[in-house]
Amino acid sequence: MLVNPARIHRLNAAPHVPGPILYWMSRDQRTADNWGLLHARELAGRDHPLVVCFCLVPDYPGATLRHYDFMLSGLARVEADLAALGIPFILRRGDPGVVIPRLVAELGAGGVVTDFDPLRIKQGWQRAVALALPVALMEVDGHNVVPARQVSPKQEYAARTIRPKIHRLFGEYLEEFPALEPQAAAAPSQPPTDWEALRAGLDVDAAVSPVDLVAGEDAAREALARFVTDRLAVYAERRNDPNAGATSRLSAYFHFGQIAPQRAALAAAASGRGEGQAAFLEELVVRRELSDNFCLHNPHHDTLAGAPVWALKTLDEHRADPRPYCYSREEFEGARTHSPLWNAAQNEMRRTGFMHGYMRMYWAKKILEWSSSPEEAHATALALNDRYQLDGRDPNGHVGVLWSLAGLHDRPWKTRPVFGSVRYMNERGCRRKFDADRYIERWGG
Ligand code: FO1
Repeated sequence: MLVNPARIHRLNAAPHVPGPILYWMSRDQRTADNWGLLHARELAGRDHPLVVCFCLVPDYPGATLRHYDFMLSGLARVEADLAALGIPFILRRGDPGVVIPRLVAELGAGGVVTDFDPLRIKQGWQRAVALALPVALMEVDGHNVVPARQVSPKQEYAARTIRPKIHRLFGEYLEEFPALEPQAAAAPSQPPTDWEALRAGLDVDAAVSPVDLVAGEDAAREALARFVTDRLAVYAERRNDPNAGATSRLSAYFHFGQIAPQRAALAAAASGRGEGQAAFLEELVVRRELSDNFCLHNPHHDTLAGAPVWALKTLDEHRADPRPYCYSREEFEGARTHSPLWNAAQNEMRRTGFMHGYMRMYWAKKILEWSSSPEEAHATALALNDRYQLDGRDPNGHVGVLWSLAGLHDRPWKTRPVFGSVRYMNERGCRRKFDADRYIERWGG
């Protein structure tokens, strides 16, 4: 078998029958290094065609033109790469629960393979498809090095509890990817996607404009190569300095699946960049997989209710504490707070679709301190993160917001107003770590 069976999970009890195989691409939008696509290709074998479909949902929550623009550029590349291997690509618009079963009937498909995704919305799509299909629906975890369902059967408390579980299995799963074989069986002929017409007809929120990050698998691989060569050696030391530009800047590519985290892990593991390598693998594998673990096992991952009980209790006890400032979502969104440092972080995100990881923590914690309630703070932070970050709408975003506002994967600290025992951060702390004035100068105004 090409794909480790532990990556594969059946989502319904219907049989896999002889016929074409449909790969419903969703989280892993790439041709290379894609375990789901490889599994689908293997199931199709020599006798049956493999067809790849992407179901475009124009009202994906929180997404704007910025995100669709990036995603569609990457998908156009996927279509071209698949065509070179004789594999048809079909883009359909609408509700996956309707679109996928209809396509299965049209093709007479004998089985469907899709990407593992722990988000509630995606699990809902998969449930609807699983119920409607007369044939097998299989999920493949191509996003995690160690498949999320293998790491742990329950929600883990913190990085320290998931880390040994991942490290134990890491070597078994960190393998090189096989190449995707060209298609031998005659495939149903498909007209190529008219990307221009699709973009012109896209009815999405255009108020958030595209950014100039180049999308697609080639660009993602180049970004990885540049990071490993130029910055991995200083990553451990400089990653927390928002002025240093030492981070990987791969998160948007990971979010849209334009590169496999496993490809980045293979590159880092082979780099021989000691400390940088270890620090990067911790973020890339342990922290990323901790986010998938949380979303998979906590159905409240997108609300404050997903926070640990101790944090909900302490936040509630400090609900009535006077706030030093209190802003509406619109004031936060427009970067109209009293703090030039906070406004600079908001501006960086609005303009570039990216905010440095260290600033994300400070940014979210101040939203808690300056909102009228923890619930409102959570809703504001998540909405702004999803609207502006290119990598928003991701398990990492949900976990990042809950970590900052509500102690997820953290422990209680010294009690303070508003925060209770949730870890506090202030501008003075930032100034100790990096040149905040330089950051303000760059992103202020
Ligand atoms: N996945 C899809 O299968 N179809 C879509 O139309 C789609 C739109 C979309 C827009 C913005 C965005 O950030 C993600 C989007 N995704 C879409 C999902 C994405 O691929 C990820 O699977 C999840 O957001 C993270 O797990």
